[in-house]
Amino acid sequence: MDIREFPKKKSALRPEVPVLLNASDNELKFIKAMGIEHLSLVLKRSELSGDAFHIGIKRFRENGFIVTNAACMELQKNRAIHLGLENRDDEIEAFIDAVRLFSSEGIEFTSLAWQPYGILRTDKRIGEHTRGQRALYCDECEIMKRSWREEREYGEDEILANFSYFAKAVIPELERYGVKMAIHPNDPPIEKAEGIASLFYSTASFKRIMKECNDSKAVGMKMCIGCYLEAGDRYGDLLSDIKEFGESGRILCVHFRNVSSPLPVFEEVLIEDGYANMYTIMKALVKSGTDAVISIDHAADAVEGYGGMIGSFAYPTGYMKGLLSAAENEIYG
Ligand SMILES: [Mn+2]
Repeated sequence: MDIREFPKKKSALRPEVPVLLNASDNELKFIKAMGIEHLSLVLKRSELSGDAFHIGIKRFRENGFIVTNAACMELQKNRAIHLGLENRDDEIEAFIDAVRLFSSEGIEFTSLAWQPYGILRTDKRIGEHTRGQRALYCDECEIMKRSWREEREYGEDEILANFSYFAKAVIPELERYGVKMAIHPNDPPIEKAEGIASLFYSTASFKRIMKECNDSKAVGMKMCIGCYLEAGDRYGDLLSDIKEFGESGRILCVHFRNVSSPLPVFEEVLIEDGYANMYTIMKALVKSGTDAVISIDHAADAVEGYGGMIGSFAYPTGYMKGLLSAAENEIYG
């Protein structure tokens, strides 16, 4: 064995971190020093108009970064669009305007998560497996006991019809502007919560979504490993999905996250502390040949004075990059 020997080939996977448009110069310096070149841009609605967006992208570019994807929270998790409310056409128009804006800067994809109230968790707490830090905790029994969020229930057929309505308007625009859309599962992936049916909570439901999209090449999966692990066998077969969707180019983004156990109760933990062997998962991703971006999904609370959100992302991102190098070494070495 020669210590000067590096793997023969790098995988196409692209590690990245999330940033806000107003990330400080020091934050960008810190990200660059982590060996990260790709950014996932999280935008406020107010940043979609005016010059701020273009100025921000230019600044990222001048600092040597590639913004691979961008999304606005209010548009990707949008109550009017998801529930089919009166003003949904205006919101869909705003979504399309954002697609056009992203296209003008060559951004590869935007995101969608069909859950009007965002991810559902029971608590953020210091758990049994969180090494003294506050992290997200989920108890399915507690969530299932919750009352309706809206005045009435929204069933699966209605939610799917609302998605179809959105897809019919948006997909031709995505295709025209050359921007893709990565869909994230409902988190946690359970069929219904708080009186609202989920759209995407399993491999089968993803295939149903793709059918609604006529298998458009503009639509893909945000493969949240965390969601797969939360739902366990109920979700599908993670390794065969990585192979199938990775080989077919359907995975646009990977959320690399581990949990302490499958539902009904889990804690979000460090990559090395969860129930899944994340090295096995990384090797499957590399073998699939996917060129997805890959990032740490959530991190435990930052420690005061130690770099805020990006500080708490640094260690798990480094660990993830280490697993990626090890996988490349084992597979291509
Ligand atoms: Mn995720």
